[in-house]
Amino acid sequence: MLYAALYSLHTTHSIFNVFRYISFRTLLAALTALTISFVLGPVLIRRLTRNHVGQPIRADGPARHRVKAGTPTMGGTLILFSLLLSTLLLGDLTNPYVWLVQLVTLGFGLVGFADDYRKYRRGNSAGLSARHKLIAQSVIAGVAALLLLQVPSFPPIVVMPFFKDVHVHLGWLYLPFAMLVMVGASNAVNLTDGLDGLAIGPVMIAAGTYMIFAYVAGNVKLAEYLQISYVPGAGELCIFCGALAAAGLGFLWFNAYPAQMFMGDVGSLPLGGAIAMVALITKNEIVLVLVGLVFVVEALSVIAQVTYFRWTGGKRIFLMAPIHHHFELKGWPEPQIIVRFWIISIICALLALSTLKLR
Ligand code: 57M
Repeated sequence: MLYAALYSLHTTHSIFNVFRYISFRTLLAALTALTISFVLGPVLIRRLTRNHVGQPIRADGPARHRVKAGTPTMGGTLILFSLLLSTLLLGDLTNPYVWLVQLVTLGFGLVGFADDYRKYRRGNSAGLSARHKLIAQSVIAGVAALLLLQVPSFPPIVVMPFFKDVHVHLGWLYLPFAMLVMVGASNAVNLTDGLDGLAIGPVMIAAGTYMIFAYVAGNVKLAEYLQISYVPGAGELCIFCGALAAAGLGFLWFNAYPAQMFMGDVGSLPLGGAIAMVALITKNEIVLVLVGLVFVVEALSVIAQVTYFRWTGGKRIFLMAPIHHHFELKGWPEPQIIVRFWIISIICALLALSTLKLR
């Protein structure tokens, strides 16, 4: 909105010409999201505390989590509000990709809100059933993927990193593929969100990485030089990614150990889905496995633990899954686990960015 209104003034005041630049609007969107998060964070914490929207702690979890009981949760509402408002203000709202990522973010956010709200009303950690959550996420992801395939310039192909011009044309199979990527990423981030700042750190790193991917994919000269798929209009996703990284940074101020606030499913579910949608649009869906390696390993640790548990009639691979609990039970201090997972995320992001040149 602000972009269209202010840029139109450039005919009379050339200063407003600056709004045509994606880099400028990305910076502005990031500063807007960060400011909103910092200003509204304390207000939200007070509001959640006053309404006793506190985290119930499961008895079967690591003992050290018991002190966290009652920590205000649903802080993801702060992330979503600052992210979506900044994108609406600074994004080009004639760009279908901007609406698609916001649709996924809002849709998954509503599923997470319903889950968190049910936990709040029941006063325990039993929210929506896993089945109902999965169905709701699949419907939202299916609608978003269908709309994505309607965008004329969007190619339903899967691009292989490290190889020039190697891609798989999925045709209508792109629909279930895209749904799998969005729902998988959403639940992987959700599982990872089990220590203070453990999820939001890698989410910010992934958002920054995909900001770069979106910029080069949407720039015909850079795409040609780097020999990657040119996706007209993908550059606008820089504004969304910049706002996401900044909204996450603002939230991290309150989620840093020892956390004053948790994001809740209203935060973890949409953040994974949104990053997945950006990965699909920028044709970097396979490299998402590398960018989001922490999330992938967290999810795989649960799958491996549950499968082995069933196969062996009760034996475990890890002391507890997801894998961050394993390190907790091995005696690693919580901040040490968190910061080491962030370091791994940064290394993975740098390796993922190297695929732009290594092909
Ligand atoms: C999402 N939620 C955290 C917070 C956050 C199948 C099974 C692996 C499912 C899994 C599960 O329940 N996952 C749910 C993880 C929870 O965090 C809340 O949930 C939101 C994210 N969805 O925003 O509102 C707890 O995590 C801690 N936390 C922090 N700081 C944060 O910034 O300390 C969260 C955010 C919070 C708080 O304690 O209460 C969670 O862990 O539930 N289940 C598990 O992860 C359980 N693992 C398990 O059962 N493993 C089994 C089998 C099933 C694999 C095994 O290893 O044998 C663990 N989690 C809990 N208790 N809470 C262990 C048991």
